[in-house]
Amino acid sequence: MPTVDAFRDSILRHLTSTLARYPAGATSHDWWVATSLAVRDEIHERLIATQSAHAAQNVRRLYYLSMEYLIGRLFEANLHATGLTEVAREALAELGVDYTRVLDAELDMGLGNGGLGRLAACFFDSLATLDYPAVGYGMYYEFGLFRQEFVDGHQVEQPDRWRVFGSPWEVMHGEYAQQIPLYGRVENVFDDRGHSTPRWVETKQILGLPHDIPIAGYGTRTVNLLRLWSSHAPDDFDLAAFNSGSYEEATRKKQAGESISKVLYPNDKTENGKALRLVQQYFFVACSLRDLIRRHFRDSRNGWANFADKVAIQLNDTHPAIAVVELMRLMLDEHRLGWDEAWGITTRSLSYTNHTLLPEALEKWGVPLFERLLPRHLQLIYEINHWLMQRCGEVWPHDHAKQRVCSLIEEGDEKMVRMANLAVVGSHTVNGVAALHTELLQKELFPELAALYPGKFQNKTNGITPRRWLLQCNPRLAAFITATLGHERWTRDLDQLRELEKLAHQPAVQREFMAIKRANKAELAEIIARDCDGLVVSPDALFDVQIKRLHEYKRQHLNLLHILALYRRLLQNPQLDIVPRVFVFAAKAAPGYDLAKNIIRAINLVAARINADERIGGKLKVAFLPNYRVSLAEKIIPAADLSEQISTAGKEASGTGNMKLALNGALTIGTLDGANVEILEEVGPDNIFIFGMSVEEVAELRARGYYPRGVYEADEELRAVVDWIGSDYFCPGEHGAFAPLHHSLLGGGDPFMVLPDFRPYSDAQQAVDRCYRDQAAWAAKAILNVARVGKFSSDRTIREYAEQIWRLPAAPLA
Ligand code: HBZ
Repeated sequence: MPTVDAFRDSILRHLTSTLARYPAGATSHDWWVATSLAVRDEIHERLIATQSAHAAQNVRRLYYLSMEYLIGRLFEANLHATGLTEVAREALAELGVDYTRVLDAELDMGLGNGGLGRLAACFFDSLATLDYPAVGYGMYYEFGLFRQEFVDGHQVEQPDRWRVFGSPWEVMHGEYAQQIPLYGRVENVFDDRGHSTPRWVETKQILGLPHDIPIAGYGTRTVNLLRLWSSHAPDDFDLAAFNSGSYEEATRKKQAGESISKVLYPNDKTENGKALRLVQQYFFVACSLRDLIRRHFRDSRNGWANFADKVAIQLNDTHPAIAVVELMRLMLDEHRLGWDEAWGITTRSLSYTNHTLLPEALEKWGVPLFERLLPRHLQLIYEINHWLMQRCGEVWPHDHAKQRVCSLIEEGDEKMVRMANLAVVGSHTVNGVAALHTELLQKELFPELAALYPGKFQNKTNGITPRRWLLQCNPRLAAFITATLGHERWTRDLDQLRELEKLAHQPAVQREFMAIKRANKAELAEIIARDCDGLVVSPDALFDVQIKRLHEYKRQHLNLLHILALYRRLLQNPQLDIVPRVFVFAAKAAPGYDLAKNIIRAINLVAARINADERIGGKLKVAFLPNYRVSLAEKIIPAADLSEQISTAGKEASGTGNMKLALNGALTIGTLDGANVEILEEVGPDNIFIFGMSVEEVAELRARGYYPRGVYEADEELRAVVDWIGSDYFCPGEHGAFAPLHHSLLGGGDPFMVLPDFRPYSDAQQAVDRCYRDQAAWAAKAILNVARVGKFSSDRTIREYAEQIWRLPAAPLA
């Protein structure tokens, strides 16, 4: 490990030799690059040691296939992992450079939409920290998730040019480039005995280049890799076209090649039908499978015979589900294995994680599209399906309804390939991401497939890395915990936080905890002033936080209705004694999701009115922070008092923000949905505010027939606030600005049952208000939350996957 002097010299060397800069002329960005490269030197040494040890020992490895990795920033995480944080601070201080300005020079790696992508990032932190050999395959998007701005309350999307200036973390290895075929047709080739074999011909080629990002474990020397693919035309320029004067044709081909990895699709519930999306999926899966097969044949002398013993492949949702077919195709067509052997290897290697029950989010691709892009794959899908239908016929003779729901092909006007069914059939294990979700997965989504494959389904409740989501983002609380426990073992063993339980009722501990929370709130208040047009909020108010993608099922509009109810109560009685609150929102809406965008606008315009209304004496403030991203979450979460987890029961598969907020001492107000159920189990009913309909009650109401108007008529206050939203009060001169939102609640049938949960929610919020008045009691509950959420460490989750799905031994460096 370098000394401060050596590290300072290394920064200066990178500044001059890599960046060609004088210290005096260096910008924050230059210092960030130079310091990152100095850290990277240490990480690369560990990377080489890790990779050569793994290869030499021919270890079993996990290959994680994910279209998304929502990493955020890497600089501070890498400093923590290598133990260089203090060294870097001091070295930069000696150079007269402000450490936080260097941190803030880093743009987030926003290569994901939300929970699914962030889960992958947390998993890689845990995999390296626990010394599990793993490679994460994905896409090296040129543009990550769009940057969000607000203009007159509207969401406006701007491109996220996160790597126009390059990334100091990335190394491109041209020697591992891959050529991937697409399009074309299948022809039968006959041998001299009249046997025919199918051959995929007249394909177009795409070049995949691998960009490696090292992921360093915390408190260990293991460094794993993310290998992310960018797409290119096979020859940068078509020289023939170029020389014959066809410059435009030559550049067009180059652009078409690059378009595949150009941009992350900004939908967090699936993008159906878009050809480029299917091409992205196939491209990164095809590159990744070839690469992992190459690695296997490099390290192992037994070839396919022990492939499934050395290789575990995890499908992060159905996005990489084409891997089932591509792996079969590679074995059958390119390596000449027989069907049974190939199918055995495929299903012993692959496993699949499901992240959603929402029917509109289940991926399907039109058969004609498949035929055009991947004709050979479509043939193989039909072959797999033939065999699947046979099996259904054996288990349920003559029951065509069962066959229909199990089939890989959905019949209809346009036949569709069902990627979830393909992933289930091609995997040895399918997992849900929270106990409730896994139960519903088997009972509601795949009851027939679950019956066909008993024992295939497992639960793996999600988790979060305590390194980023406590140690790094909340240094005050982290230091307090370390000092109180007298050790730092909690960073690698989160159950150690249980020791805090017995201190939760000590007044001095409570005061210290609340002082930390207040300091974090003061910091967030500065960010709110900077990013919300000078909005001033008090760190003494209750910070009530809802941060997540904007979606109807997540019900930001339920939160909004409650804000309006409070505002109305205050207007009717300005003396009303309520705990002052700051409502904090952050959320991106998919660019094509009009209702979600309308809800953003409604919150913004209601916020503008409330924040400017002097009659309510500053008791309510609403801050909608633009451009939600990992680095902003790291600032909001430590400052939260209350965590809003208010989705319609049965709709949120797990949630992970709920875990991050609880770990940072926010109390949850939430429904019995996703992982909230397990948070309740861990923290106990006295330390969480649960409200609203259960999954069963939602189903019963739906079966009885739900009419929002009845609920609306029966509750005077609810009626008033719904009418208010429907009026022009918050958007004078702009008639019907929130008509889509208003319509969804009443005429549109309120699909996510906001109205029946309004009164229970409002009552729960009143309980929050009463509770917060007793700061000692509140502090005790908050501390108990911190103490009792050790279960939600992604270290626990990863150990469960390793033991129960991947059969993956840890391989610590000697
Ligand atoms: O995955 C989320 C779930 O909604 C959330 O409940 C869960 O905690 C989390 C991790 O398991 N799902 C997503 O974030 N999904 C996506 O981001 C997504 C992205 C592209 C798609 C479909 C879904 O095409």
